[in-house]
Amino acid sequence: MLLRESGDYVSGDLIAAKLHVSRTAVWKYVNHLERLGYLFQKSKGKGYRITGTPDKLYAWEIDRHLRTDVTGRKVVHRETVDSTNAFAFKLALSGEPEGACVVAESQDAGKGRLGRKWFSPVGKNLYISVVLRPHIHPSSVYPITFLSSLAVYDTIGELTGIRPSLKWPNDVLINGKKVCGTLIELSTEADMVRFVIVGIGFNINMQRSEIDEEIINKATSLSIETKKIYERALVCGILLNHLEEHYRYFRQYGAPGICGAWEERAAIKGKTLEINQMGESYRGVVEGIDLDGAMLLNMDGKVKKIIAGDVNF
Ligand code: BT5
Repeated sequence: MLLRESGDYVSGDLIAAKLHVSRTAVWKYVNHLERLGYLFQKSKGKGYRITGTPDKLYAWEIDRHLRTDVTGRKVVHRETVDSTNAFAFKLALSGEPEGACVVAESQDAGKGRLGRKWFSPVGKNLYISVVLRPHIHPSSVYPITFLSSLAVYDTIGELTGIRPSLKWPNDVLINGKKVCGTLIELSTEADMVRFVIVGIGFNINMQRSEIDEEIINKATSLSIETKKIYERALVCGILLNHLEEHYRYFRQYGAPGICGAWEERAAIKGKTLEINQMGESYRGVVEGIDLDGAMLLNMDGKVKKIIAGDVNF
């Protein structure tokens, strides 16, 4: 931080004095940072100057962008995991507090809903899982999917000015293609939620050539849409800021606040949609989202409540 703020050479003596450590400890620390991908110029007389920062989701890189009280205040970073959700679930079981996050550069077994796969190329996107511990009944958890989509929606707006679209129940799209999906998983105890894991897969710098054949026509990334490369730690910090804002709102106003905000941004009322639920297709006019997060479809005058499913275009 000291080196980055200065932008110039900082002597080993000054760093040692500021950090209350020995010169040898400073030297070891600089070597450690080099192994993590940071670049330095070293001069016998002048000290150290930082010349390059890796595009990595290290906790301290994310922390620079946080305005939160709890969300993201602890970040566990891994090069690769099976699934950040599975990892965060284990941490939460062992007592990790609310707001703790797992981020990974890649996932070997990234999960979508219903056993589907989440493609997770190395070092390009964001794969993050956040531990939340809301004091609610398990039946009230579903709107948390909406609050994570809203956080991504606001992050995209803040970074690019683009207004993405929200697709029920958990997708964020740009120009009709999926840029983000969220997966919430929960652990319950008696009639209470013990914790919720909010998993977010957000495509940032992935290029078209890096998209798996299977999803080439339905996936996109911020970079594909804007022709820019983003600092992922910055994107992650902004996302966590918005996530905390929406989570606060959810705790204050409950499901009506969040479902209402999602419904308004998704602008789906009155649209005709076809929804697939467990192999059955339902076509009708959207009446809205109820407080369970379920879709209310008016099918020839009869309103059908659809709890989980996929919207067909
Ligand atoms: C989702 O499922 O959209 C939830 C995805 C959640 C992923 C995050 S990554 C961090 C955390 N850890 C995990 O293990 N998971 C979470 P669903 O609505 O079922 O959509 C899955 C479908 O999206 C797949 O069947 C593909 O068609 C498509 N898909 C897969 N990978 C994609 C990607 N990277 N970008 C866009 N679409 C993708």
